[in-house]
Amino acid sequence: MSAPFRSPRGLWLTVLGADQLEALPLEGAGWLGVDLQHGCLEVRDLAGILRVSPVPVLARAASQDTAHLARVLDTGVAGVIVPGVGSGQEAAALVAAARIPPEGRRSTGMSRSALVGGPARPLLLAMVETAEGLAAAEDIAGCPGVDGVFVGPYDLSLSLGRPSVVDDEVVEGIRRVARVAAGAGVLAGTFSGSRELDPLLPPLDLVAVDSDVAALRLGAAALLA
Ligand code: 3PY
Ligand code: MG
Repeated sequence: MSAPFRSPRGLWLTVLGADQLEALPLEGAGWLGVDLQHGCLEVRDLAGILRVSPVPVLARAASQDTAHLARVLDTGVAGVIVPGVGSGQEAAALVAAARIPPEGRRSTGMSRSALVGGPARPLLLAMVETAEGLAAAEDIAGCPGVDGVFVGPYDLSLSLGRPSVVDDEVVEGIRRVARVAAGAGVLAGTFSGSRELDPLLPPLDLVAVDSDVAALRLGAAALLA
């Protein structure tokens, strides 16, 4: 699959909603990630963010729960990034949850997506962020219906027992996921959050450069310097 966004660089929202988003200079962003797993954003925040975002919005789901994924997809997001996928079987369960028949079992209804014309086939990205997931990367990336794999380097470093994301084993893990994704013909991405990690990353379709909180901290520090 070819890169879907005008730039691989994305900003990861964890606290900011639609009103604050409108004021951000997002010319450099190709996409936005909305984190429903960590931070304080909820499914109900997605519609407002979708209305004002100048770029496609991907939601990082809170879990692999089928009912939760349905609520997220019903908002009309361009795709979901699903945390902690550890096997091809788990990936197949996500396909069943996220795809309408005959590909999966997602139901339809009078959702925002149906009413405003959300994407017919939102992207489904499985997160590889455990030693188990890394070992099963071929099965996850190769699972029919999965559009890509997205690394969570912070959880991966914890799972591998490594001290930081710039550790050789974690970086090799990210590179392995990128190679496996290329072999399977699906997208590859990662969260970064580290200016030391950035130069070590392989070419990727999606890089969540950092969070909205990091952007606020950098902006405040620069203003007050
Ligand atoms: C991780 O690094 O574990 C992530 O989930 C990024 O948000
Ligand atoms: Mg994680």
